[in-house]
Amino acid sequence: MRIDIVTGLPKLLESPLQESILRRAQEKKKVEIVVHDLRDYTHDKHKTIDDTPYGGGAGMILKPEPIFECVEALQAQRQYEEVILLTPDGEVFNQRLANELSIKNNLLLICGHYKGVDERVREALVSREISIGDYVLTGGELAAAVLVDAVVRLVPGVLNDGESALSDSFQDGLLGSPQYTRPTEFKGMKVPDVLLSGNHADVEEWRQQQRLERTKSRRNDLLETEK
Ligand code: 6GU
Repeated sequence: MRIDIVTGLPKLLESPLQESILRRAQEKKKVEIVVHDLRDYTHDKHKTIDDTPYGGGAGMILKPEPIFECVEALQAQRQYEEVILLTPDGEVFNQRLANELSIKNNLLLICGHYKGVDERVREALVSREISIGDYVLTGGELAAAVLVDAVVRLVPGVLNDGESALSDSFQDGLLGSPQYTRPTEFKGMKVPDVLLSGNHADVEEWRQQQRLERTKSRRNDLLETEK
């Protein structure tokens, strides 16, 4: 899989993409992630990527020209299945969407910033608009990092057996069960006996029960809505 990310703030994406599992995924060539600085697609002395809105109002709008130039240069090199704008007014990201995107070959992400993006970018370039939740971020960069993290870990060969995505919370619509590691007793708090029993069937039954109870009490909406 290849993911291109177009942004006015490339530094915001540096460390999230270069640590831990995302770093390893790139080293193993399971995914290639390339960040593009919008300022490299400007032609004025000040490398201007934004401007004031027509009609007035607060804040700055990302200009269309650098985004078009960057995206069109990339599209001349390969066919993108989706061109995604990260924006708070997009479709809300979830595990189903992560699964869907994880089987694509080429994704292009555009990070919205400041007060918005010139509408012609959405009209002519974008196939899909995605938000990561109902709150406002200063820009789409952290949202892009979240999306990439959730998608890349699902790409075959990225996780090892121990990390397998199949046992994730949400993958089957339920939250996870309580987890413990050594010691068996800590500050008077004990690890449940069943986990020390060595009986795998009992452990599995207990975990499934815990997952159902947790989901009911914390996120009953997950049991009611279809995924
Ligand atoms: Cl994708 N962008 C911004 N600016 N805020 C957000 C978001 C995206 N998703 C949730 N809030």
